[in-house]
Amino acid sequence: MDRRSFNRRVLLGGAAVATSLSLAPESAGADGPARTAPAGGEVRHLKLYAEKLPDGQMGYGLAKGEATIPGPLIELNEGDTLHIEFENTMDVPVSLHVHGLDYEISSDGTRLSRSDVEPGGTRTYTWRTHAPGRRKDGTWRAGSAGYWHYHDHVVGTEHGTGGIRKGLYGPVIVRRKGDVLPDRTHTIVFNDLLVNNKPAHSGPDFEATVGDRVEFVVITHGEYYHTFHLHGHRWADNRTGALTGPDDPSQVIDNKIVGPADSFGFQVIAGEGVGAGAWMYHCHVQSHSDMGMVGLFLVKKADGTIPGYDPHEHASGDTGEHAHG
Ligand SMILES: [Cu+2]
Repeated sequence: MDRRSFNRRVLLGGAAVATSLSLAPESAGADGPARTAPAGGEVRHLKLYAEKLPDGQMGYGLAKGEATIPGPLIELNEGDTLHIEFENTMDVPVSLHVHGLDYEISSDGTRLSRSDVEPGGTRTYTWRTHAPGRRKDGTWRAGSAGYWHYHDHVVGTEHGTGGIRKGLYGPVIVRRKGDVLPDRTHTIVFNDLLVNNKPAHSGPDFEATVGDRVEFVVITHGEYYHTFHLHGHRWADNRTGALTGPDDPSQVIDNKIVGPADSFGFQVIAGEGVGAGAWMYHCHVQSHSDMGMVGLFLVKKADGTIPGYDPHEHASGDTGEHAHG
């Protein structure tokens, strides 16, 4: 594991301001140097299944009977290649279509390109990624690193409208060498007026302890535009969600407008500068939040408690909005 630290490298590169940089947010919650992503270049293999869920929704899973909404997080490092052996256990054709990565038309995952999968069938989709670099003509080619996502492109219509609506979507993260790795990652998908296809006003909620480095991947699907807002925490509006140093011009935000098929991600140090609490996240289109596009980032103290939060009260149907203004 690459233990070289993003923070350490910043510090080594700027000894004259090391004292102030040592207070940088990236280092505030960690006991030691942050873990960072290694260089890519590996060839990986994955089995992925599309399944009908007992409640009539649909999901992707890494094993039969284990499909979830959202589907499993797929993490790669720039330079990696991923071969996905995809099996359709459903009674309708389905596919796997990814955003942001490199794939040939045979891995497009559409009916148009005949790269969907019939009921009971299997197909290998191949995704490739690359590091940034200069083309022969001197121009700069972006790398694959980013917060991306995959989804069905077949169920219901030529565009997978029915499959996406029923839950056939999931997150993809491609990391660049040196990117800071989180303690854990959560995915939040605004899909029509639901979050992760859960009933309105029912989360999902995510738990952390003060000081944890928590990563969120935020994806939008469906018919509407939304604004994603997180209470008590902020991020930079750039590829990683983190500033690279004191002169990084990226805007620091706590609210971001998103539309269908958008995706972005960021990391926060849970409770940094604000402490434990039941921190709401929600769509900030007021009618959407009123209709239940709300969940909680439950940041616990080291002793496991959350000041001002009564889980029983919340579970009884109270959205908690009154308590947090
Ligand atoms: Cu909304």
